[in-house]
Amino acid sequence: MTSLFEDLKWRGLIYQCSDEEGLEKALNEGSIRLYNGVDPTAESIHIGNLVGILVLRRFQLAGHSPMPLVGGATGQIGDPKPTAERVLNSKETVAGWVEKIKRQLSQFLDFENSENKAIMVNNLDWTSEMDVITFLRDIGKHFNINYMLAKETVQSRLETGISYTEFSYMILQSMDYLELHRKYNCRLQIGGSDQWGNITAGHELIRKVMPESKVFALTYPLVTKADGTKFGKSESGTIWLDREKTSPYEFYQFWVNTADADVVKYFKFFSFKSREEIESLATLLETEPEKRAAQKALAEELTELVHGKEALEQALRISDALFSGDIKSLTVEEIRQGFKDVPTFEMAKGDELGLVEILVNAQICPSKRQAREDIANGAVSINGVKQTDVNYSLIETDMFGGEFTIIRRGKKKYTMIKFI
Ligand code: 383
Repeated sequence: MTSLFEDLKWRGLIYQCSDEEGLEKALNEGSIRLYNGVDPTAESIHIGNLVGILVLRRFQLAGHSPMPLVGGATGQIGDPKPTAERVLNSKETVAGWVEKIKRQLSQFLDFENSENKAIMVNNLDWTSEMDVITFLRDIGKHFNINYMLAKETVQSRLETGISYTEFSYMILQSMDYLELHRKYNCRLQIGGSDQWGNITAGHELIRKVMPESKVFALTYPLVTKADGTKFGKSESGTIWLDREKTSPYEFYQFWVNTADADVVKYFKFFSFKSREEIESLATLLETEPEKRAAQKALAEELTELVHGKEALEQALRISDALFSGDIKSLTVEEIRQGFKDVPTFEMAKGDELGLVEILVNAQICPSKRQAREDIANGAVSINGVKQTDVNYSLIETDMFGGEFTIIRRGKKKYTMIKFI
């Protein structure tokens, strides 16, 4: 059987490590505690945060104890971005986000089992009571300014400027590692490669304060796309885990649209399928790429993992209906998810309902003449049903939930008519 470390390596999930040999040995010797932190900078995490949570899950499945950390304290400070200073959010806002994010993180880990259960922590618990003098004497004293200035995150901000607040961020994150090491014997901190500076700062702090301890730092690569554009965004923006922000259908679509050049890499990063399964999907990608079997399998696995079986089935129903054009069978809610990104045209309930007029007013057809021609040619359908009567007017039953009608012209051009 392959070990966890070998599996992570094969998946390309190991980017930087303070001591590969030592860590591999420690992992093979027994169960260790490790942590991965997320800052509450929004009400939900997004798929950019998912790799780390899933790496925690991989560790747990291999017998180790994961500690997801939510930055109730660090979320009030802000990890320096390379570009500019962050705007602070209020304490209440951050506290609300902490609760939501805790719930999101919980679904991927096991908090019950007796052997290696996950423990959720919040760094506000050990920082809120700490006074400034203790912070500066017990922690600050171990940080050399030159060492801090040399960190990439700080370097990138020297020109544009960085506040003392953000400059101090790495000290807070370092203090977390020390605290979790002391209290729970946590011996490994993981994070994306952008976290290397913060993670090694904590590693260094533990080395100074508890020189007898052997702890580790590990990063996974940031997810990139072969075409150079940013991972984790669709046309309508960031892909969130919160279904109110990104519907399960949109989530499914995001993965299904993965480029051939990226799909095997994403499988290794996000999927829990075995190496053999991933390799056979990679073969299918070579032999029959047009079937998009790998993309579909990836989308199915992740939609189910994040949103559950029912939501996946719904996403598949919407996708099939949109593909075949047979949308009559969908519920109002499914229509809403499936057509979120198509152009909409608003009409008042009492407006003229002649199909020709609607086609022109909604700019689906350039002229009345063209509209009549399209209808007569069978190029126009209402809610998936072809309409060839040029004198047709919409009726009540054409409006899903009394709210909207989907008109299609040609093969793919969908427009949503919304009645307000
Ligand atoms: C806070 C306190 C700790 C340890 C970590 C933190 C959060 C960390 C951070 N992480 C990013 C975030 O929260 O800012 N300082 O948005 C992202 N992570 C993970 C991963 C990633 C990083 O949540 O690379 C992408 O998702 O590390 O950018 O004691």
